[in-house]
Amino acid sequence: MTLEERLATYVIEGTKDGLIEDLTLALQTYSPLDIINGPLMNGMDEVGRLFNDNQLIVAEVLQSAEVMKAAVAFLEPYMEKNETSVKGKVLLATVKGDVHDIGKNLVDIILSNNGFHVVDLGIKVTPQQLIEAVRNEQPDMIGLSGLLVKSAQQMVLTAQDLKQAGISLPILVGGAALSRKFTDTKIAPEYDGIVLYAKDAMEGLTLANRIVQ
Ligand code: B1M
Repeated sequence: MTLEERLATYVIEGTKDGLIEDLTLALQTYSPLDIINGPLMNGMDEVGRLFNDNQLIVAEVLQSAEVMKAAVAFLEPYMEKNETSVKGKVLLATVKGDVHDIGKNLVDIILSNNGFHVVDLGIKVTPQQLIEAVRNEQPDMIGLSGLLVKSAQQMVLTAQDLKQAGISLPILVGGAALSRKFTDTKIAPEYDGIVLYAKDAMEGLTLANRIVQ
């Protein structure tokens, strides 16, 4: 097996034996983000496919998630840190009803490493919790993540609730069940401020930079 295949296999099989050694090896050739977006994400996509085909159970997917988290935690110190001064404050959350947080955590790492002060509210965050946090934290933008199809709908409801609370801060949204079209046609019309869709964490950074410029 090639190094890339082995890295994907750790995620697919949910095993950490040899993971750190192979990540260390991979760092000699690839950047941390290339390792995450390449072989590790390929492994996660395969996990999603196998889960969809009923070839994996939730407990096994959870083990895969643990491997992904361990890999990201190991790689984080090797990521480029580009800014020292704070560019802006971001309130980050996985929306109500959704526990998926690997993508959100990646967004947190990338924004934090690039000059943003991130306040991570965690998972299953209700619109009410967000509204309270906006009042307490006074952020420059809100970042919402969600992977389930119902989470896309939840973002529409969240936008409505934020608007009703008089909030019009820029919102950055991302997650597998979302698209730019959904964001533009379903979420944005329900909100007073701008709503931007990021397909991945790096695009999230580009858009966050644009918002604070
Ligand atoms: Co779940 N799950 N899961 N799961 N899971 C999916 C999402 C699914 C597509 C799998 C499948 O069926 N093929 C499917 C969703 C179906 C749907 O709604 N269309 C699914 C399901 C059904 C479920 C449950 C309902 C299963 C069950 O209980 N029967 C359940 C839901 C629980 C709930 O949320 N209420 C569930 C549970 C779980 C686990 C807990 C076991 C685990 C999550 C562990 C964790 O996150 N702590 C899990 C996992 C791991 C997955 C898959 C396999 C992988 C997700 C992942 O971490 N990807 C996933 C299938 C898949 O996506 N291939 C699946 C890696 C991560 C880096 O990518 O989060 O997409 P992602 O982030 C990307 C971009 O989306 C973007 O940037 C990242 C890349 O740079 N991004 C942002 C994300 N958020 C952003 C925010 C931004 C900007 C960019 O700005 C703010």
